[in-house]
Amino acid sequence: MKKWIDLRSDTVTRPTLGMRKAIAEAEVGDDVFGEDPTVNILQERVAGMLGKEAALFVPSGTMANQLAIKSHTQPGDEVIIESTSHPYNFEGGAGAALSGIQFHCLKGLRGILDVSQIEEAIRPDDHHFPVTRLICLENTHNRGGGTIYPIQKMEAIYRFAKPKGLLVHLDGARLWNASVATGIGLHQYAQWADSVSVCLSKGLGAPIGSLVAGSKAFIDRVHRFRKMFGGGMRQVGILAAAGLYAIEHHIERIKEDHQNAKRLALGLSEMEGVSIEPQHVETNIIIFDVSQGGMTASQLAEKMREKGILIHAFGKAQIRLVTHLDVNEEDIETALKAFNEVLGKRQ
Ligand code: TLP
Repeated sequence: MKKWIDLRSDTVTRPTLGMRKAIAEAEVGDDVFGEDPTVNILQERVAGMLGKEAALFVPSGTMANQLAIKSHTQPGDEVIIESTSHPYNFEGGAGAALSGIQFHCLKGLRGILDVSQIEEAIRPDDHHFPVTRLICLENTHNRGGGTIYPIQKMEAIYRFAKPKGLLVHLDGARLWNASVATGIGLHQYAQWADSVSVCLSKGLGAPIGSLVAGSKAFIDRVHRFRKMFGGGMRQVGILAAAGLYAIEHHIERIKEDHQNAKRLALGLSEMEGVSIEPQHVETNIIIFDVSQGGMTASQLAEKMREKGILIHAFGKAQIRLVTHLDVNEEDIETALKAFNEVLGKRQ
């Protein structure tokens, strides 16, 4: 089988042998009855890591975010969110379809909002307006280029939100990456949000699974809606076991992904027609622009595919690369060599 170097996403990883063994040996039960011991351990472990009272295992990051939005809001409420965020752009319009909310989008700096922007977006207490109910943040910020939310900004937003009765949800699909990159604990980030979603199937390399965490009362509501959305699962300890294995073995190694991403970004900065700011590559995501070169992003992606390298084109001019468990330092050098053959070095 041809060995592709797949840089399209960190979701493409395949379970390692150790993880497959953990899956095979998992104790299971019917999780809809709350009787799957492995799921229960995973939920307690993740709640503890995030410093929250409870957590619930769900199939995807999308379901995790949307359950949080559903559980925090009423139809007609407004949810303040950054305009390139995942829940707004890449979750199939679920906020409107499943919760009947409207998003109030604010443009951030590589995905990061300042509390002053949020302050201005709060609706007055007047029956002409929707009720501002929830603020959604994303750490790391995917479309922002894997940007880390500075914890001081999260704290300022949370401290601003509380006296106004506003809730804060954190899409922490890649919160592991933020924590490994900064050394700031997951619970330290999570303390500045009422609810947090985390994904096991991105940087951590599990085949599936996310969790939503928050207070007991909140998770109780999330549980009810998970059933309603068709997310109740049965002997799902086999998947929770993969998640537990990922948490135990794959968090620390994320720093290698960050080093590989930096190496890629620095190499790309020497290529003809590439606009990139390597200093903006903070974690495992690299976004760069090719509009100054002779090719569209999809033409470049096609040429790289011919060389066995898979990359993701966004629109006409942007490429996203993501490093992960299944690409090593040597693969990064191979990818850079291929970029060099296609683009050439800057003169
Ligand atoms: N992101 C995927 C795609 O959907 C774009 C990727 O390849 O990066 N929050 C964030 C910040 C995400 O990046 C993603 C997935 C999700 C939520 C949704 O997770 P899933 O795919 O499990 O529903």
